[in-house]
Amino acid sequence: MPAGTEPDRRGGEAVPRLPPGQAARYEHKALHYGPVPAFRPERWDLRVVGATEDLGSYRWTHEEFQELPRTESVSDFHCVMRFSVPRVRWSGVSALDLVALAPPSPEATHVMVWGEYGYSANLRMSDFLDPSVVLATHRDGLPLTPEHGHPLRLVVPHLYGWKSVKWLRMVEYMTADRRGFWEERGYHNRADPWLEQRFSAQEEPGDGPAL
Ligand SMILES: Nc1nc2c(c(=O)[nH]1)N[C@H]1C(S)=C(S)[C@@H](COP(=O)(O)O)O[C@H]1N2
Ligand SMILES: [Mo]
Repeated sequence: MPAGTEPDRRGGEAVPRLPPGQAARYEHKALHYGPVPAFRPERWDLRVVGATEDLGSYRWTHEEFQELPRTESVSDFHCVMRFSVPRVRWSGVSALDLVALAPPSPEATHVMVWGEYGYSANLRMSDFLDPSVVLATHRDGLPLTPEHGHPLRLVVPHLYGWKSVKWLRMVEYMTADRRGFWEERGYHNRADPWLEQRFSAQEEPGDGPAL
């Protein structure tokens, strides 16, 4: 069996356990750009803005957010720095549930996900609505630590880690694609680790708006 593969438990041929160019790292060290923001519960809110169905916006206080339906999602986490953390158990609110509470306009094709301090990442609406995507409050059964995004982070397990915005504060529905923080700085607009979509120079027509 080639290195880095294990038997496909569905009974077929061996499939790679991790995307190409990734190595497993079991210690989940935090990684981000800039400082860890302070959490002030009385000031914190989560907002959904932009191309909503009724053109209004939505807002949950920290207390209100705790009342939303909860879900759990186990997934491998892939950082573009070539390490992957296997089998992380996230819990929080699924993106599907959030979008049911804050319906987008039929014209909304993409989302921009905003963290504290203006960090952002863009996603196709279809990627945001993947059933594995969760607005996570907990990791492996414990509340997120400040470094890992407390009180709330996005987790998009099927794309590289920079799309998994920590210290999440706002989801913006968009009627056209727009590049986020790293997507404007040389990283791939879509970021599929199985296709090794690491850098913007690899983009093909249709992968995203020109830089
Ligand atoms: N707000 C914010 N979110 C962020 C980042 C960041 O710099 N700022 N870095 C991203 C990157 S590159 C990765 S790999 C993951 C790392 O998540 P972790 O620190 O929980 O491992 O967070 C992502 N989310
Ligand atoms: Mo990353």
